[in-house]
Amino acid sequence: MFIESFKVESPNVKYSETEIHSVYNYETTELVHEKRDGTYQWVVKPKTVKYEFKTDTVIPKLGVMLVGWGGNNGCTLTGGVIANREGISWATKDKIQRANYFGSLTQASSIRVGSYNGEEIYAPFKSLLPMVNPDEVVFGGWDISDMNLADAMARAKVFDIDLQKQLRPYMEHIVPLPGIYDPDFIAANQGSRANNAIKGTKKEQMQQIIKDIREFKEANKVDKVVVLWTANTERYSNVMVGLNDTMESLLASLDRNESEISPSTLYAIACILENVPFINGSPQNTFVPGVIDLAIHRNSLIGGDDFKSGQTKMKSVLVDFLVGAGIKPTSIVSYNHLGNNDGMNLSAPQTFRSKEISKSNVVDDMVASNGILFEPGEHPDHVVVIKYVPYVGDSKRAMDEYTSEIFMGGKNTIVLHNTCEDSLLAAPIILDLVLLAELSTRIQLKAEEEGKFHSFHPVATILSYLTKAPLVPPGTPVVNALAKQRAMLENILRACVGLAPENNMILEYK
Ligand code: NAI
Ligand code: DG6
Repeated sequence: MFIESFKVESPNVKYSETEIHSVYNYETTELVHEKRDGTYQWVVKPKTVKYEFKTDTVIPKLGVMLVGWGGNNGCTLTGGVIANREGISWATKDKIQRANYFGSLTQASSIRVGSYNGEEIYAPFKSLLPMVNPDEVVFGGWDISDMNLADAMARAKVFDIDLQKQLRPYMEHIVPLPGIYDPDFIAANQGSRANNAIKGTKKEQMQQIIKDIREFKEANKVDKVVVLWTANTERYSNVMVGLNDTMESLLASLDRNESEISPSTLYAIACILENVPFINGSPQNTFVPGVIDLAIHRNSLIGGDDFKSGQTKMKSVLVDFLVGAGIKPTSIVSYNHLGNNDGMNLSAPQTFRSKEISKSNVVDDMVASNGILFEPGEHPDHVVVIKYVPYVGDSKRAMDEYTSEIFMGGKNTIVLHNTCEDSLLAAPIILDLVLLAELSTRIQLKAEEEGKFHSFHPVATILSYLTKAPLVPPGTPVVNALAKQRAMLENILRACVGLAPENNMILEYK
């Protein structure tokens, strides 16, 4: 059965006009590796840590500024939200299609609330805590191309033509703000698109972004802004001592107009200085150590990297299943071709390399979790190929071959072929990223030994489910397995309303 909403009644949870306060017992373990009876042993001690969570329930008017607004993802998301807000439906060759938010974890997935009369009861994911309604988000942003969003939508060739015609009046007057363009960081084939660039030194460009954010906030009377990079994949920046290894060196490099500071890093610096959450949806190392350092110093949320939309999402399910089933994946070959502007940009070796890196490390945690199957340091062969084929446009083809070793030396080969409009996968993920980033800025927590409430760590691991290469604070484990990432997010939100983690034990019926 599906219910729309619920309220938790517990001595551990208090609802006020503006806040939910919960007391939560975090059941965890403490590991000790010590010598007992002459040999080293691992000892696991269950422990309970009492936490308190405070969630501000006043939903702000949210502004979202996209870097790369005129790209396929940017205009698809904007058009999709307008279509939902306006209740637009359109004719396809199959049926009359209504706007929806399918593919969004927050808007279109559910959570299990409990059992009632022998039936499992589910509710919308978004009913866990008060979240911004995507229909009410105000969009803005930058693009190095000055094409209006209606023409950009036509260029993207993602939406059905009947939908495009209905959206055009809402989008033709929207022109992105000039962006920071540096041809050294993206493919040379993007040059013809770049007619809308901010002039000046790196520092002046960064300061212009701050000015743009302030003006957008003022003009649209929004309470909060989240900025998200959905612009072209850049090449990796060099990381060097004295250049960008610390906050101080990065800011000094900015003063010196160092050429190695990428546009995405400039947007990130601007957001951190402005205390505006910044999320990177592409694979490059925008978050050089100096940026992470700056974000930590200013307690300003950063999250990334690279949307986990299709092939990698499948991989982080399939390899988790294989390794979890005691089957040893030995070779993973992931090929894809696509014909949109992202594909064209990725046809250059340096930008492809950024994508190759983020697509390649996505099974490490699963492999490391099973020392029966894998020796220390052993990995499956893992190859990633991306080809640009203009004719297929945004409709990406992904082909994957997984070869595994099974019982008694047997081999098992699984082949997947996935065809899908890339931007229709990415747009709802962008929405989740900004809605969850905003929500997480309204949550405060403290463990029993801590004196004061504090926000989550500024490096937002809570967003991991949505990214291929989750950015984590230094010294923190990276989790790629999709089910674990989802459970982490859901269980933290459950804790905020005093609900136990979903443990799937269903002991009531055992
Ligand atoms: P796109 O090429 O259609 O759009 C990118 C836009 O960014 C373009 O309009 C371009 O003019 C603009 N741009 C480039 N540099 C800029 C800058 N410095 N400042 C402002 N604007 C700038 O690409 P698409 O398909 O929208 O993808 C965007 C990014 O998202 C790419 O990096 C892609 O790799 C990444 N991504 C996409 C996924 C998907 O499923 N569509 C999944 C994972 C990542
Ligand atoms: C080709 O690989 C283009 C890329 O931008 C991907 O579409 C994007 O990284 C999505 O990746 P995945 O692996 O989640 O499908």
